[in-house]
Amino acid sequence: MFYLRFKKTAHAILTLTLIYGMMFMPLSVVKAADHADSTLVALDPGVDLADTFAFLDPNDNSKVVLAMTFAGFVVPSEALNFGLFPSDILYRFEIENTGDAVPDRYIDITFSPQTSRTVPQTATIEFSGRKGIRKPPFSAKFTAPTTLPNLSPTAAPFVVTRDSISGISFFAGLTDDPFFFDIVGFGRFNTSVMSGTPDPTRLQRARDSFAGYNIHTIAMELPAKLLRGSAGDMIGVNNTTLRQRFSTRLDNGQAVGSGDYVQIDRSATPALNTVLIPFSRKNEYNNSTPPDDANLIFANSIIASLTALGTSQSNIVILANVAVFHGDYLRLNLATPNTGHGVGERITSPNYTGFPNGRRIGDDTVDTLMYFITNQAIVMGDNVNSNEAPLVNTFPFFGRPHQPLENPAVDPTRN
Ligand SMILES: [Ca+2]
Ligand SMILES: [Ca+2]
Ligand SMILES: [Ca+2]
Ligand SMILES: [Ca+2]
Repeated sequence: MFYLRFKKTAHAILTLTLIYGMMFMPLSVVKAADHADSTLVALDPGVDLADTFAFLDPNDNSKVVLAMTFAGFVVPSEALNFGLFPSDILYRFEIENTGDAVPDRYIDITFSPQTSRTVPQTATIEFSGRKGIRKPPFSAKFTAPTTLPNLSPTAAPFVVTRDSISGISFFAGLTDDPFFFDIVGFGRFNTSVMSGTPDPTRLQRARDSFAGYNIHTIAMELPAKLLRGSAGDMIGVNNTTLRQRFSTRLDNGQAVGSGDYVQIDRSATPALNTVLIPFSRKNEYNNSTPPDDANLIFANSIIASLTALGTSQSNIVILANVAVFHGDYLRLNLATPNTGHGVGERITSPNYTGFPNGRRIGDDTVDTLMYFITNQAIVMGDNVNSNEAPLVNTFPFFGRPHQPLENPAVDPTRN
């Protein structure tokens, strides 16, 4: 029914709207995966989710890796000052496994306050069923230390904690930011479009705006059987950040939270809020839920944006199937084998199994989204084809954090 309603609406708008040339659509709204996507999060880095990842462990496909990144653009020389985890924010993985838009499992993560630059913080990880389910099939609760950053030329080893009861592994620390994208190149291309002299060569800069910077990463590895539900091998992942409703400021300046938790940000399908939701609705989107999406609360805004970008009806339906009809979740098929990180692959590659099937750390999500948005016209996207830092071969798989440089001549930043 949703499909038919959406199709009818899409058709009505499509017939009323001028379709831009596929190669020369305005891309000013393309910014990044999800960082600084709304006014409520742009200057509140701790709650500002950047990217969401969900993939099968390439070494053992019976395990699923889930991850979220936030508070990016940490300069290596400031790793000690910025490399802490907020103790007043709830980080939540929402898992959907029954085929509708309602989450069925939660993984909640909170952090103890930082008491020393040389003592790790303690993360508390709680895996639970949805409220109202009388008997969740499985629950778990354990604690784990964060990985402390340092300013030496070599990054500290990643600290991974495995809970022997649940079989869940956990990591929290600074890593290389794995998102890669040329923000400036797109901006210049867009300027050329708006001035009436479209210049696709502006996309050939091939400079990764995120290169050389670190980001806060929470990663978990879980036995796939813990995530399966009545939808069988299909799961959906949505990440959220929440703060308590009330904040009381003590005389010493410290804020103490109380009351229930309110969602501030969410992140699943990359670039959806930044690219397709209009500025006036970005805070509303971050505060909304996948059931809201499935109720088509944002469908008309998304259709209007895609239509303005020249996206065809068939590609609008493809994208809506990813992020609208069943809620904005990153959907992963647990039965699709995965043997790598996706580095250098693209959606047109033979046997491609990455995003929008989940999202591997090396997947070029920008190029994949551009492929659909431009009706398959732009295949090479922004010409930034991979991350600048090598990914590691074992959990948590993210690249090691960039460290202060001994030789400034090798500064990897590419602004
Ligand atoms: Ca965000
Ligand atoms: Ca569900
Ligand atoms: Ca990077
Ligand atoms: Ca790219």
